[in-house]
Amino acid sequence: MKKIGNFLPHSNQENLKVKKIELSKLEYPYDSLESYIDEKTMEIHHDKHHQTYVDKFNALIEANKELEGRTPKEIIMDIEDVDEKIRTAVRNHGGGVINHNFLWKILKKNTEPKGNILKEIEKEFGNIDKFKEEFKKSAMSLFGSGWTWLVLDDGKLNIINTSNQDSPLSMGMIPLLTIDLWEHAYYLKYQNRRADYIDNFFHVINWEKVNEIFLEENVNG
Ligand code: MN3
Repeated sequence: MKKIGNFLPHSNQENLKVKKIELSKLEYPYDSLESYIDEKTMEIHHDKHHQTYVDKFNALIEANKELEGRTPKEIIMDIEDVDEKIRTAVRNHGGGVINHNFLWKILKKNTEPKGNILKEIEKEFGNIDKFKEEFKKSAMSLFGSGWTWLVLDDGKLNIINTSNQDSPLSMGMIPLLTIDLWEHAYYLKYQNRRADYIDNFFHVINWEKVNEIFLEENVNG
């Protein structure tokens, strides 16, 4: 039987629009974390590296309409649902977008760990220095490029590494803080001295923010 007319509602045309994501703004000047993280590194890291992940993720959305209409975070949380043909590219570039969005949020110079997150760290690791020791050990053991994270895993604090731009969100874990261990994050200032970079990184963790995230995420936990 021949169908007459086309009954697609006009609103469907909205689906044809390519939805672009934008580079998240850095909420502080590039030199805010000096001298632990230098101005030039912050500038290149945000304006070039992060921008490239955004551009490549936008290219993916443009070529794969099924990615439209959801945030990169939502897509990464459900990475196993992404078509196998593009899953690695989505994991790399989408992960690159959201991992850096997260990283910029949890950086601030010279704040002190306090509040509920400090209590939870003391409960899980003994004290803040033991936590730093464990975190550094984990970061030093990462081979190649990736990230070390403090996460909430089933309501419990844990330190994990991920390779490349893999996100704990894809594993059902909630990121609380992270260090970027790609060389682009530290090579200009530290070259091969990853240990020094990690030691100094502890001076630029925004503990107020980490506590805030912990309280938000732990509401039901
Ligand atoms: Mn990076």
